[in-house]
Amino acid sequence: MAVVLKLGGSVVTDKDRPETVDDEALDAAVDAVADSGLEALVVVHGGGSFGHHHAANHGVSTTDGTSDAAGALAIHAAMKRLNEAVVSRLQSRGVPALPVHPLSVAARHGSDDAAGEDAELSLPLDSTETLLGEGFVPVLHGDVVAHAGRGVTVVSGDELVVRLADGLGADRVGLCSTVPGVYDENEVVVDEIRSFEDVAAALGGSESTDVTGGMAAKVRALLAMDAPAYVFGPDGVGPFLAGESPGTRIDGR
Ligand code: IP8
Repeated sequence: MAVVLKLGGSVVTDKDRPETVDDEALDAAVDAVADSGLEALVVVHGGGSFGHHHAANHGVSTTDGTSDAAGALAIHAAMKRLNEAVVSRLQSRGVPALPVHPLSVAARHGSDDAAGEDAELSLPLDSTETLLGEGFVPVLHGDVVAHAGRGVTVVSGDELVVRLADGLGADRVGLCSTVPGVYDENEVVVDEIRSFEDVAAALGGSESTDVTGGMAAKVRALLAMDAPAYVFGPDGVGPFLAGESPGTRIDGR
């Protein structure tokens, strides 16, 4: 069974400097993946300073779309540049990583809601599943995707993680973030979350430009999954891949 690992955009990039990879953090995460020797692994990464600035400049979010092809390409191309950095570093450490670009396969349909909140994301997994079966490590990323009636909108890495985990029947999901887990009101890492009410009071928004929401959106998405998820800091990647339970365990089943 597959393991899904998301590397947060704020972990692998310098979130406040446009299109800047955080070399040290990316190398550490890549080393942990290489050292784990894990075979059935799917990696997803977020946008950080590559996707979010471009998305904000073009007024695009998960619900606000654009029909401007040049704007859509600017966002997608920036995400591809980050994806190329992640994939090539994984390969340089012997991990058989290959890119899967959501814009080429995914779409949103069926939103009658003015805010677009009820649009269903369709993410066909044939390519990812077949790559996995052939021993590759597919690497997906937050992206823009076709959105019926709205042009393109942003798909976040967290949404992809949920679709991948459910569609692949993943047995565990890890989200590496800049913080060591989900904090309670006293900034102590919560060990386990079984429903949103457990942490509703403590969760605020993200401070940097982030068009897909902060920790609250992440927790809600993870609670909806069929597999347990772990939110941890950069030091948790190795332990998570080794089957341990770093950070906060989120299990809404
Ligand atoms: O950082 C968003 O992905 P996230 C990607 O996982 C873009 O929310 C294009 C802004």
